Amino acid sequence: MFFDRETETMPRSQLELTQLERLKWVVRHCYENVEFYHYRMEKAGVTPDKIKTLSDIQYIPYTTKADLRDNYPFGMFGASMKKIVRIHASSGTTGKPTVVGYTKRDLENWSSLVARLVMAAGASEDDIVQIAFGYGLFTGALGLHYGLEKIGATVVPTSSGNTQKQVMLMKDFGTTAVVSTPSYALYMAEVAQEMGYQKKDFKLRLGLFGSEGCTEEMRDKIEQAWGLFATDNYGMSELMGPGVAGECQERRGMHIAEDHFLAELIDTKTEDVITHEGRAGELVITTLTKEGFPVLRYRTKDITKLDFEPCPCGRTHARMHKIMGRSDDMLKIRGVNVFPSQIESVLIAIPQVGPHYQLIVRREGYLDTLEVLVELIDSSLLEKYAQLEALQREIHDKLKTVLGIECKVNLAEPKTIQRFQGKAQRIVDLRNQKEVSPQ
Ligand code: DLL
Repeated sequence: MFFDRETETMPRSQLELTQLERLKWVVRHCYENVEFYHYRMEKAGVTPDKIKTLSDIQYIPYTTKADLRDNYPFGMFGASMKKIVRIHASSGTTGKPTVVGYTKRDLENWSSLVARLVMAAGASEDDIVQIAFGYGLFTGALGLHYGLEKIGATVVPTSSGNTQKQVMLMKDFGTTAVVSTPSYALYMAEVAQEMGYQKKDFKLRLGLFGSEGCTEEMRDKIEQAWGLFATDNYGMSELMGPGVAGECQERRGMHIAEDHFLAELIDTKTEDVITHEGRAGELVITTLTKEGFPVLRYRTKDITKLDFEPCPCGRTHARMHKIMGRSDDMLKIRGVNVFPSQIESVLIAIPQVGPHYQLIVRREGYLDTLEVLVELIDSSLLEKYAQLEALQREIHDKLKTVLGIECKVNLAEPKTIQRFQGKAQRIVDLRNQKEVSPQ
């Protein structure tokens, strides 16, 4: 249940003392070892000794993805290459990736933090765990790998892809837990069904998911498809990878490893810190212990809420809500903010359509248009025109009520929308392209 009960249930006052001591350390570490931070802080008129309380963090300027990009590949490292023992990179598909480095101590901390989250989710040394995240430069697979080994679980490093073999091994090995993105878990279930397997052929009981958003409705679908208990886990390469936050079995938000990460929420537009509990904002994180790739007030672009109430599980570390979306994933359609998760919740509640969908945004004249393309479960509906039209209208009306804007709904034949082995890419934004067709 607990990997490190004492730390995980530490009284808040004690936790804040630990945070302050570590904040002082990391600010000095950055000032002395990373040129970028040294000049940034100098420009802002801050020196490390200005940090006397936790709220003094406000004197430190924010760090953005652009700052990391400008210092590609190793400019933000806080330790010499001699001390760096591992390199990973962000999973971004455009341009150069963000490269991150770990010292031996960073790796030790990382595996302990992942051990915490997998035990909080209910994993144990009795589990056989299949890791279906890509091992590549992505942090997901190796992050979970070492944390799971640390608690004594049996790790099967299948990596992502090769789905039929993945499913076969899952059955033959009696795999009890799976690690993947939620969308890949759903795809694996579809492949298992196509291969003629049933739920009872598998021993899966736990799914450690993360790396992309997943609504509660989508989680239910995955749990039903596999007959398992699923937890959501949050992390980011720039911060470490998985291990930053994860759900315990109460599933009332993801506990942030606050002894290693100082979390703030800010208003995306004004950049003011949100002190009001319960208000949503952009998560800003300062790493408190990292040597290889420390970040000060990093703007994650992920929108969430923070909850500091103690959790019934006994953990005192604050919880972050499910990610509502990324500030750069949020679609602005005719002036209205639309989060893909809102659309997903509507679609999943409609039994005739499956959980695979695409959101296509176009600019027609001066107007943005949104097309929601979703797969039918049963292709015979395509021949029943009146029913098809009624279904289309039903989805349209429900989306309009939730989003407050018009969108076009198109129903696709089963299994025609692209499947993903890693993070799903459901948004096709064609607004800045001459081409108006998704083909
Ligand atoms: O996705 C790290 C990770 C690996 C987390 C395995 C959990 C499990 P990146 O590839 O750098 O790192 O992507 C980070 O993915 O800013 C979020 O937008 C998104 N993300 C990560 N976890 C979640 C989640 C890993 N649980 C970016 N829910 C982040 C929603 C998530 N979005």
